[in-house]
Amino acid sequence: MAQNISVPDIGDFKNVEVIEILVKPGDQIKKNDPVVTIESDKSSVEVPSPSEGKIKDLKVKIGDKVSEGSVLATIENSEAVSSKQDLKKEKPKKEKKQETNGNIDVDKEQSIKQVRKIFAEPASKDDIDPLETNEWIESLNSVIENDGSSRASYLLNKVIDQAYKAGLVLPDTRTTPYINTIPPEAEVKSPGDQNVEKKIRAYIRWNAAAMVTRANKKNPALGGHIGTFASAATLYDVGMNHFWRAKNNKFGGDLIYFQGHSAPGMYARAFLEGRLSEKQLDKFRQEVNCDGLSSYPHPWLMPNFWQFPTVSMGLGPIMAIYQARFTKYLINRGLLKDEGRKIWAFLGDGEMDEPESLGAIGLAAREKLDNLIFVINCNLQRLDGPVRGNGKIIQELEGSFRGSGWNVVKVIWGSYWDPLITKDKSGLLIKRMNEAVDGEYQSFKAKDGAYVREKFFGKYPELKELVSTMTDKDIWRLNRGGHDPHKVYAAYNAAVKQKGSPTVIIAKTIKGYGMGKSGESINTTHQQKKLDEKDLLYYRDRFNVPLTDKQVKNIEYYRPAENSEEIKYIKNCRLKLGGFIPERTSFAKPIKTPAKDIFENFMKSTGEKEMSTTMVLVRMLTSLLRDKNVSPRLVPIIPDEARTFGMEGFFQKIGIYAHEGQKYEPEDSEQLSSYREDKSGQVLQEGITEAGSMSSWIAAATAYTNHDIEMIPIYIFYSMFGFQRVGDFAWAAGDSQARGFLIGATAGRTTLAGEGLQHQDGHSQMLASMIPNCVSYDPTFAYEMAVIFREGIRRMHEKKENVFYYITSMNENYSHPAKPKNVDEGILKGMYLFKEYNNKGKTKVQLLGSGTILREVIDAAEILSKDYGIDSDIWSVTSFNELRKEGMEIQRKNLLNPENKKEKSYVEKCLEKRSGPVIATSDYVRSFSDQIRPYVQKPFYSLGTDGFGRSDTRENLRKFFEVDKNHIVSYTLSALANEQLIGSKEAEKAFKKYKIDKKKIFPTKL
Ligand SMILES: Cc1ncc(C[n+]2csc(CCOP(=O)(O)OP(=O)(O)O)c2C)c(N)n1
Ligand SMILES: [Mg+2]
Repeated sequence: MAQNISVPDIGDFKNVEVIEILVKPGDQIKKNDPVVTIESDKSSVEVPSPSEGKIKDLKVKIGDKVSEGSVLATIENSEAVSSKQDLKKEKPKKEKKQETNGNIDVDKEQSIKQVRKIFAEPASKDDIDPLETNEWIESLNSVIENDGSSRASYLLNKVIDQAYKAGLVLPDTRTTPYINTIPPEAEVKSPGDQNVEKKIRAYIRWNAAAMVTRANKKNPALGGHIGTFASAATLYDVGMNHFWRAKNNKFGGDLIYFQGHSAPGMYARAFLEGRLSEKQLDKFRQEVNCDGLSSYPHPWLMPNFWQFPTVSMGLGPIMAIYQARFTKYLINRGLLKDEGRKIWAFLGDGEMDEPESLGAIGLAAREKLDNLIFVINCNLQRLDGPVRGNGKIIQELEGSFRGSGWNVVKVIWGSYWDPLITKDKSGLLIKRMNEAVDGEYQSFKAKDGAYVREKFFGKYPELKELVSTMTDKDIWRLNRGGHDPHKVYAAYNAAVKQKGSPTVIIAKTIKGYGMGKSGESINTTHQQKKLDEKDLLYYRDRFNVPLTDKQVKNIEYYRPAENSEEIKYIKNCRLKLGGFIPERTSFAKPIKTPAKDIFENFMKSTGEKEMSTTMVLVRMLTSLLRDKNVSPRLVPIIPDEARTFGMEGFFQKIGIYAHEGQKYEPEDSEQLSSYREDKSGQVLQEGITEAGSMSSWIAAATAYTNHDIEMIPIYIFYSMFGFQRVGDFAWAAGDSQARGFLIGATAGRTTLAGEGLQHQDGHSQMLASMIPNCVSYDPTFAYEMAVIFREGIRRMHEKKENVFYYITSMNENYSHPAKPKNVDEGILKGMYLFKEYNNKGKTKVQLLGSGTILREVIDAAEILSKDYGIDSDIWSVTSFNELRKEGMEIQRKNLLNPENKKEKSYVEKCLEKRSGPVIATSDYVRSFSDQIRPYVQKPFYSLGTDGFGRSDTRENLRKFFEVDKNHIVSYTLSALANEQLIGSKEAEKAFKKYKIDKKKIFPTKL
């Protein structure tokens, strides 16, 4: 039977326009297939069919206005459900009442007598009744022994609940005692051969230090670091020998974010593995011939080696979190096999001060990222000195991570401490460990065993007694957890098995471990970039590197014979783990560029209809979601601004990614654009975090290498909160060879009118221009946007060019003309002739405009022609940045080849045969358009929006910044007078006519 398809609840909107009809009579369609697209003045949304069937009649045509209940079409089907009913979401099933996991049933539980609530005093520090204390402890011990740890924890939880009810002040349990989380009895033992591993580690340490020293002997300006890797060598070795699985044709590979300053260690290992030669090591930090080793992990510079740029502190941790999240996203969307891959991030304890380092740890726990492992190398020092001289960085970090819901594994003490901890029945050893601050711990390792005996153990006679049979050397050998391969292995083993939450391993180490008096645990360790002869001999002896004194003096590298036990071992370890790490490859299949007809609508005039370029873009994305090849690969990323950009239609259409699905019925569930969260949702709705959104974007934009799947991320943001806020991430994106779109929506200093100084962007294009592989555009019209966007997909995702796109879009509504003929090339190169006035006027001028301001230029040209008899050529400049790049390259080529015929830049080619001075205007600072000045062989004047923004109407703002049509007209006349092409009187008259206040102060000073 026939059924109406009508407009469902569309919120407050009425009389919205039908802009697309996606079906025709006779079409067989499925439930939820889109029938028409309707568009308000802000957003467009598809109306889905409520049921399956054959379209009988269409009741609307393009341009019709519809409201809730308007009939759009009729459909013949067997189901007879109204659209409205059908759109209602299924009510989420009621959660099953949680069963109590103890033996007490709920009623009984409630019958426990509640203690009277009291005003509690702080916990007492004294034991006023040791007998009673003992009874409590004995009871707990007996439960642990008889009923197990889980029951004991249950009882403690109950007691704690009861204590809260009584209002007691409970002890702060964010931190645990300053000892290892995993007790020795629970440690899983490493299967490795410790003797061989020790030797391998020594060689890696040596070669890393030798490489840095050799480079700096050549030229001290080269720099480098020895101390960071020296402290982290064991942390890396255990991972490399036993845990990190490489990518190969059977497995996707674990992803490791190496701490930037430990790069020398990775090169040194690759040398032993036979992946790097001595010659290459000798090119550490000497990269200009493109065959050197980069100072830090930089995929741009070593594209077959490094995967993640990490050295700008804080970017690594947050990018790793969002990488782990994006991996789960791909799995939950069915695009990636779940192979249990892990993301590991190695971080410095000083680095944890960066807001980005801790800024997303809550998200990691919320998203249950059990594929994520942080390893924080707590060598207690940063660059200048101690990280927390007066405190304890390990405890501080434990509190933050535990508080956020992470699995925290502390690796503080090495095995030599185990018997001491067992032997100490007084509890004083742990008390002393707890009370010593990091400044002391650093000093202990900068001094010697006698000092530690005196200052650490000496504080309590019982502790002094505890170590009385130990020599100073024995005391000195008491090692730290991060240098003990057994402890590190046990921690890693626990981390990879963790389910339901991310893990952080907080390992205590010594900065400059093994560097002796010249660099171990001293405040200047970080800057140490060479070891002198004495230090080198000490280092060799300290780690038993089999080199003669002469070889040490020559700072020779050490690599045992290919058939040695060590080389066989190291290679075999990697063979078992599937290959080498780090290694960067990509086997992603390209995405076919969408057919031209998808963009066809945008090439036509919109007639009377006004829309913004942001709306154009959103409409284009909606169309792209109908392209089978492209649709699943699109990753729209929005930091809580979907409604600002008219993207709320995406919520229903493709869903918001939520790893737990949607556990609630959304408030707006009956509406067409209701808030739909879904386990396989496509939109990444990040909430208010630009750093997080950008990290998500980078993960998606590099999925082609990290997951071998080409994705098309589109991160749409408030343009002012883009490059300016997260510029360092954009730089890292360039380094990572990210491919995807960044959309600076609500751009333009005067276009985003009311929001004022903090919101109005008049410079993001300049910031974008600084990133070498960022291709940026500031288009005005729908067809320009469409041509640019399609080419972006072609270049990045079909041709796999390592560039990313930055496009500014605006929120000003206006009508868009049809695409003129033969302009595609110009649009992409950066400028094309939009219109010419050839009325044989007095003289001619070249008017250049970009973004929304092009429209002011177009109006100005009309006035100039009509009122002043001045002809003009109007150029739409889609990208001053791209023009500049090409101009620079051509100019350089010409300078390099003075004897050759001069090549012309594209700008020059466009303008050379045109007459009159150039007036270039944009909604950006003048330096944006000034960029092409060197390639224009004509007088050049630029108008722009230099200065702080402010709230007002668009009209007033354009007047204030002097980029409205009246200012363009007046300044053009004045420029023509300046060039003696017309008399100055005309300009003066215009200033008067348009009431331009010549006394107004320059906007940068206002
Ligand atoms: C964003 C940023 N700010 C500053 C630096 C300069 N810097 C390099 S290393 C370093 C100290 C790092 O200390 P930590 O994180 O503890 O590393 P480790 O002790 O392991 O070397 C600083 C401040 C940087 N690389 N990045
Ligand atoms: Mg440190």
